[in-house]
Amino acid sequence: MTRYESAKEIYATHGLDCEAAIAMLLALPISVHCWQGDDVRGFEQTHTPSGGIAATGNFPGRATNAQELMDDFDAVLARCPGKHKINLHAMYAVTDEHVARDKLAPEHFAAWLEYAKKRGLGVDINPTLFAHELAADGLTLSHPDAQVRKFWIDHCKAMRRIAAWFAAELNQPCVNNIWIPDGFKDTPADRFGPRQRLKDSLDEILAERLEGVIDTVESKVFGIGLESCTVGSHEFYLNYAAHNNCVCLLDNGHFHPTEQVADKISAMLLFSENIALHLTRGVRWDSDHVPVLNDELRDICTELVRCNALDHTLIALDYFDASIHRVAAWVIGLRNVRKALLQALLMPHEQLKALQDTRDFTRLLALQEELKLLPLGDVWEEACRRASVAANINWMDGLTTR
Ligand code: RNT
Ligand code: ZN
Repeated sequence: MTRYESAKEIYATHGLDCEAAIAMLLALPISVHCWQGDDVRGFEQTHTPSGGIAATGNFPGRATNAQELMDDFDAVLARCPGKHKINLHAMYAVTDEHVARDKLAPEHFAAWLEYAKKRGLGVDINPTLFAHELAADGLTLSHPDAQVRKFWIDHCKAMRRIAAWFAAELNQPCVNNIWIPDGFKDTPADRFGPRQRLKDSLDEILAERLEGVIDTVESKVFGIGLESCTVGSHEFYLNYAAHNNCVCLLDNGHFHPTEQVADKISAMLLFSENIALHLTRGVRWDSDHVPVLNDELRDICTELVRCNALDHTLIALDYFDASIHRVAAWVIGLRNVRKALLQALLMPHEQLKALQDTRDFTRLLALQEELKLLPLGDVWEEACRRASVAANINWMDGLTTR
């Protein structure tokens, strides 16, 4: 008997079907962020990341152009099982000359379309509202200057049209995620005005109905240099998404450290059909460390399965570590998210719920702890084998540093 066959029998004693879990796991799309490959620099190369985000470290080999980034992306995908989308930012447009962000058009993403088509990948996109002179004072869509606001509104509109083009070309939805850095270092005198302007800007951006585009809005609690107030707070976007045709995106690095995104999922799903996630690991702050297989990640994935929400959740990654091999960092995080999902798929949720409802909290705790040592690794290995990727540390074989 192989280890997988043995694991299958063990899981079956809990009423769990490993075959079904593997099939579901491999079919689930995860949107993989391109910005881990170059420390969120982009190809404009005029400004470093701003708006309170920062990649730290100086490991050699950062991708410096589209070809290098695509090569690295290939190296990542060859090491990770399951279905993927590629998540781009506006500043990764591949152009001969500099194109202003409010003038970006589908042709500037032709190289990425070709890349995605060849590999059967979907594409998601993000307008870039940082690393730019018009974002230098930390305000974009909520800026008091109408001219500045207009530039960013036009940029977001342009990116939505590009999203619609990707969706049509690839015959699958394209997520357009709006995150803005807008906020204040010190206590503002007016919070209502900036939020009102943000609301008006979003209304204008989203006014055009576009086929195949899923608009998401991403909140944040604070950014470095913008500690006292974030215009696009969670309450702002939770309400905005509920009242408009868009999806609220939760980045698990964007909340107070003891606040759990896992706990928010069920509450949100009662009022919204869909939710979106950026999976990351914050260490003391929104540091965007590589996700490890910790309780936070497992709890989020467990909630998605328990709430029957896998088909209603847009799962994306968002982290950037420049202190270790960037492709390896990418792979470690992506594999961990997939592992956490597999573990979540292999839990006897009905049985656990019944124990809660009969208030048998003793047995519930006992069983939850026993489940932790079931042979998940053997099922993971089989899933990797079926996806033709290395199941163990051998995924590191052949990793090179440019
Ligand atoms: C920043 C947000 C945002 C960015 C990317 C690059 O705090 O998490 O999602 O990380 O858009
Ligand atoms: Zn994010």
